[in-house]
Amino acid sequence: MRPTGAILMMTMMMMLMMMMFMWGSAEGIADMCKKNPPVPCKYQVSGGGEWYQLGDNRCTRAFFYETHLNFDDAEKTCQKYKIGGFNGHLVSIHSQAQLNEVLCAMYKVHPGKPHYWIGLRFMNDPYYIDFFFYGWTDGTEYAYRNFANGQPDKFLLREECIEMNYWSWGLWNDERCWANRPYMCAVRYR
Ligand SMILES: [Ca+2]
Repeated sequence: MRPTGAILMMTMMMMLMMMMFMWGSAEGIADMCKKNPPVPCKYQVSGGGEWYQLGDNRCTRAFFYETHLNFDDAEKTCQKYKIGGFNGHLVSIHSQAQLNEVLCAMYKVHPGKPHYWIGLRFMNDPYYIDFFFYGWTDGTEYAYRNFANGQPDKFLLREECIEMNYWSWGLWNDERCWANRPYMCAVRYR
C-alpha cells in the first residue's frame, strides 16, 4: 500500500472510532435522562422560560436557542433571572448528581451535545502561585471538577473560561472567554 493510502485508511478508522464513541455516549445520556427526566422547577422564575430542579435549592435552564454569548455577557444575562430575592448566575456544579441533572436539562433542550458555558473561570490567584486557580461566578466553593483528559490546558495562555460537553457529554474544557457559546444558568430559591 502506498503511504498516502495508509494515512487515508488510518484517518478513516480514527473517524469511525470517534463516531462510534460519540454515538455510544449519546445513547448513554438518552438512557440516563429517560430514567431520570428533568423535574420542572418548583418556583416561577422571573424572566420566564422552562427551568428544571437542580439539587435541593436551585433551578437551571439551558439557553441554546437564544443568541450565543461570550462568557461575561452570558453571566450578566443569567443575573437577570430571579426567584424571590435571589438572582441567577452561570450554573455551578458540585457533584456527579448535579452534573447529571444539568446534563438532562441540556439534553432536553437540544440532543446535539452543544458546548455550553458553565460558571467556572480562571481567577487571579492572590498569591500568583496557582496557574489553574478557578472559581464559580456564584461564589460557591470550587471542589468538584469534571475536566476532559488533558484539560484544562490554558491553550496559548488564552483559555480562562470553562465550557461543558467537550468530546463527550459532561466533560469540561477551558476555552477563550470571548468565544460565543450557548450557556447554562441557575437560580437559587433558598
Ligand atoms: Ca482547553
